[in-house]
Amino acid sequence: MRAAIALAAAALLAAPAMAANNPRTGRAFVLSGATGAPLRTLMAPDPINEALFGLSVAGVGDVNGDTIPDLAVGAPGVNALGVSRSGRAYLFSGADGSLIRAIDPPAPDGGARFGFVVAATGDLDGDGAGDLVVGAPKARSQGVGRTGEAYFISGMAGTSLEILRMPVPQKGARFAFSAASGRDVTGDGVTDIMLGAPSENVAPPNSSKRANQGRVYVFSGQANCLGVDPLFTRF
Ligand SMILES: [Ca+2]
Ligand SMILES: [Ca+2]
Ligand SMILES: [Ca+2]
Repeated sequence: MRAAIALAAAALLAAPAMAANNPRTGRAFVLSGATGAPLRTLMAPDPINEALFGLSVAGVGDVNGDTIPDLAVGAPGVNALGVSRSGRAYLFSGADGSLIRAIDPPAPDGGARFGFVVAATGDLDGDGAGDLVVGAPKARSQGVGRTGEAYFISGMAGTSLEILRMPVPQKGARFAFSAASGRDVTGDGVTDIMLGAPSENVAPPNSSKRANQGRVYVFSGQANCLGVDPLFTRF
């Protein structure tokens, strides 16, 4: 229990441009929340140029059942499943820093940048393990290129539970460029998720102001209510 408390208080910092050997491979660091002292360095499992490992980091709760909270790190420049810059995310043990698993995008898409953002969601599927949301802000979605998608990922299995999409896909919107959770806005006891689309055009099609105003979507984290429509949008 003492270890779990210590890790829950630890800060995870990323340095995507600090390469070990290759340019912009990246690495991530775990620092003590109590003292700021470095506790651990996480190295890129796929140390290619421009992997951008550590561009996103999150504590995602315990995914491997040892009761100690674990860590997610995104590497949106990795060529997952042989597809250029499709992106990949990783889960690391909070206990010893070892790699638990790599998470690949459900449908690898060149340049999609899966792993650009990672965030904790709590336990979405009720299996007792923490889950997460992973964004791919340049993914093709609903037939529209460079739109962006996000995925609820099972922390225990590493598989996709749901795909989160823009209700109306828009090329260049960068949906899932940012993500955050932590509030249950629907009151059902399940944490809900905010996703940002900072380059979405939200003005009417013929408006002179139609340029990258951006929009934020709130999705329900409740099972069976996922991936349909956002609960609210704001811009
Ligand atoms: Ca754990
Ligand atoms: Ca779970
Ligand atoms: Ca909720």
